[in-house]
Amino acid sequence: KPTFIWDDPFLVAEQLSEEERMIMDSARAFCDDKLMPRILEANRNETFDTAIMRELGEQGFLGSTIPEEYGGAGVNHVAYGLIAREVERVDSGYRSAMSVQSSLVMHPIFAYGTEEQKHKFLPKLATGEKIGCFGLTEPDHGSDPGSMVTRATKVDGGYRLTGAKMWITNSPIADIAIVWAKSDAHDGKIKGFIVERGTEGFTTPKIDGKMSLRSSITGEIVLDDAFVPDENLLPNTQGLAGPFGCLNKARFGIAWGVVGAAEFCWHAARQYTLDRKQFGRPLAQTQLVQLKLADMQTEITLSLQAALRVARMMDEGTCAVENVSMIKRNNCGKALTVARLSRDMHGGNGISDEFHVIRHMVNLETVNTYEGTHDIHALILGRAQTGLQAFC
Ligand code: TGC
Ligand code: FAD
Repeated sequence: KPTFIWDDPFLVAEQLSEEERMIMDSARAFCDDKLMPRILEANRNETFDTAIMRELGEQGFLGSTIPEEYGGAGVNHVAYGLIAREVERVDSGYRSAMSVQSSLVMHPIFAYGTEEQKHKFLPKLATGEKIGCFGLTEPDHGSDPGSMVTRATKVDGGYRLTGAKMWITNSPIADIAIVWAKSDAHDGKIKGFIVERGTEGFTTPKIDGKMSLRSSITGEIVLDDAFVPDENLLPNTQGLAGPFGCLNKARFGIAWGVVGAAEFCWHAARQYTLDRKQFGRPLAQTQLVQLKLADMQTEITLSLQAALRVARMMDEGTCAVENVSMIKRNNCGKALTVARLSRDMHGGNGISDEFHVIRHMVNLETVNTYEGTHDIHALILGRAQTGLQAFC
């Protein structure tokens, strides 16, 4: 008689290759040993230890799908997803640092850059010696980045960039920024630029007071007539397809990552309600608690299986961008619900950071918002099935 494995009902582990399972196990061990012990203080003090980037680099977690020739690990999308799941099981902020470096900085250089740019920037980004950030969102243009006002004006030998980017992960500690701006030399089309630290007119003030994603450092990018040489223009992309191509990768990683955060919250709720007695019996022996555990188990199992399916489609080259929207939206929304339920099931202890679930809960508010909000992904899916654009 087949056995029901309560924490892996669809036997996802058996659907992985031996190499994928090894990557998952070693990522889990690294995250338990190296990341988990740091998170409480990092979250309390709103600090990000940049040594973490070098440690992620040593593990091969930065730009993991990029070929070894450029410093990447050359693994498939399933492995990338499995790593994101383990890192976010600890904290969404750590996964964020990894996603930005991998999908939003290394990927555009790899996909749209020259050979010189790839050899100059990718190896050091892969080791974490250099840190990057991605500037698309502006103070007045978030869900609608096509209306951005940041401008690149062609001058002798390069471009002058003027504008401001808002809510930029890693910007205060970044050595380079991938900045998206409308270029007068390209009929006002959006182009990507690599802006290096030390450029006059390029500053990155930190945003303080975040109540979510506190272990991740977030800032602005201010460009005041900043000169970017011709060799730092990403030549092989034009228009919104450039930044969106990067977002596909990052949204995919998020869809896997949030499963890890949700699993942490589910397992914590199960254990807590098994251990805690009220009215003379474990909380887990009540119908209401079992209903909540069953809902968590079901939603997480479906989210994980969907993420795996989309990863396989990505590796086969059959994944449409709407598939990524579907799992980003579904998995973030479901993870947030699981985290809120878990917080509730921990009673008063649920508001203490020592139980970790409230940290995941508030982090997931950000994850549900960035890289396209829950509702924006609904509009992408709505457009894909009706042919009608509802954005404006
Ligand atoms: P639309 O007309 O839909 O598309 C314009 C052009 O882009 C192409 N395109 C895509 N290409 C590749 N991948 C995708 N996912 C693409 N989606 C669209 C499209 O084919 C078209 O190409 P072309 O050649 O015909 O010009 O553009 P729109 O302005 O109507 O788009 C609307 C909408 C809502 C879909 C889009 O603007 C959107 O997705 N908004 C959300 C914004 C967003 O996700 N921002 C993320 C900022 S970065 C971030 O949050 C990082 S946090 C990271 C962390 O810390 O982990
Ligand atoms: P808005 O676009 O103003 O949306 C506000 C609300 O209106 C949302 O609920 C939205 O769903 C809704 N809405 C918008 N348009 C419509 C519509 N047409 N119909 C119905 N509802 C609509 N950006 C980067 O470029 N790089 C980064 O590294 C980065 N990191 C981030 C880190 C953090 C911690 C945060 C919070 C954000 C980050 N972002 C980053 C920005 C993020 O991508 C944006 O916050 C997000 O895209 C939403 O944009 P907005 O905040 O301007 O909200």
